[in-house]
Amino acid sequence: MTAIVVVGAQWGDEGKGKVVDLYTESADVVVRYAGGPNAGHTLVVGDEKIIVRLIPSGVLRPLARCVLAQGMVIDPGVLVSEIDALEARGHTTAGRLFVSDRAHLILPFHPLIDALREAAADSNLRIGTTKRGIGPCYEDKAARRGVRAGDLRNLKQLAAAAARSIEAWTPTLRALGGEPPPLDEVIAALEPLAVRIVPLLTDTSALIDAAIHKGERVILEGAQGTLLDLDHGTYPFVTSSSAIAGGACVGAGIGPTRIKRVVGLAKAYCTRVGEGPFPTELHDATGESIRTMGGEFGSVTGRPRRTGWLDLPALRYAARVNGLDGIALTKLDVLTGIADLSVCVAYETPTGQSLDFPIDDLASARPIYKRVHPWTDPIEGARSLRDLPAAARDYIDLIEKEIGVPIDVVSVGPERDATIILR
Ligand code: 2SA
Ligand code: GDP
Ligand code: MG
Repeated sequence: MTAIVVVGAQWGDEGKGKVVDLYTESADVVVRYAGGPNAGHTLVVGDEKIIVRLIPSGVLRPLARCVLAQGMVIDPGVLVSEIDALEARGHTTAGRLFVSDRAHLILPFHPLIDALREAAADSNLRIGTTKRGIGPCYEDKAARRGVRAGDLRNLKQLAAAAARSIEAWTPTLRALGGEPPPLDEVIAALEPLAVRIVPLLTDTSALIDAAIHKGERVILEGAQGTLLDLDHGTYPFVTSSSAIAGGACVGAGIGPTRIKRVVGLAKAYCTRVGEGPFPTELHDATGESIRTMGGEFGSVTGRPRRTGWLDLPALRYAARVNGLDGIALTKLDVLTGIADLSVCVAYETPTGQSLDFPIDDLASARPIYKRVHPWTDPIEGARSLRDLPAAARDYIDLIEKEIGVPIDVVSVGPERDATIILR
């Protein structure tokens, strides 16, 4: 068994792009199993910075095969632009990019519905989506009227499927002040994209299974994060996909027995973009410093990310629901010089103190913080634990001890080599 799942253990943007790229150095196949172009995974190699949205983060390794599996929702226009943008920068995907014919397609009216709905929502119910049409597309899938990538092979079939979706959304669109798009315009827009995407269509579940049987190394790359998972996140302020490690089996079409290791990514602090509970959020100058130092702005939308202290009960929760074997701790460098450094170690709840993350009672729970020793020396150049100030080492030890999961990797900068490999 050679499949490794790399999953976000917080609210996304933990640095999956960097860490998946790192792990792909020795991987044969990299698979995105959930979400769509709401994701923005950043890769920094030398002077080059690339943000991938649909294509797996292994794409910069020229020998890696990249798979968009059936748990994803794919915007055909975004996919083709992403392929072309990578090509223009000298990163060809020819012959090594595979798209599941069962993945669902985001049609041009899905982002429109998403945006109109967000604009019309009461402020306490607005999700703060990326407005990329993710929710409406997964809604079509669950309602069994979705359009799948395989439908691009046959324009008649595509038109029939798109017509069903348009018909179902028409009352909503009209109620929101929009108009349903003419079917022929939708098909005309898809036709040239189909020419590009059809050659990539593959039974990706079979491809991944064959790779595993050959003993090849497969990385299953999560998108968003545990606390945004449809079932296990801070519902309803979640995305519409199975972001957790279990989603890798469903989304990639492989059995749980094929997974060898699950690695959870956690930032050394927390961020969240969009609405919803965030108990350790900082609304002060320290929060602003973390945002500035960490470059905490949405990689897709440019929205400022909310910032806050590391939440150990939330990370413990992520360790449980993902069955984490290891943690990759990222962005430790961003905490350098933060004088009042603290972590949330427990919650005060109406029924007493708890080490658990009270996911469904966050409104009545209060984080309990522990002050930890700060450090001031820059750590971007550290390549082993010995290179870190004692306080930074203590911070890592505290996380390992509190969560009970070993830390495999510590990331101290966006570049590939700004990394301490522990296991
Ligand atoms: P959606 O668009 O329906 O999936 O939004 C639902 C919630 O999920 C959140 N979400 C994200 N959170 C963090 N990062 C994401 N990707 C981008 C990034 C976000 C950006 O890499 O920075 O650029 O703003 C992502 N995608 C979805 C979203 O904020 C909602 O809370
Ligand atoms: P993802 O969605 O999990 O892939 O994360 P994003 O790419 O949306 O956001 C993570 C950001 O942090 C990107 O700008 C990365 O280049 C950057 N990054 C990743 N690891 C580190 C790190 O260890 N230190 C610093 N300073 N930046 C990092
Ligand atoms: Mg991101």
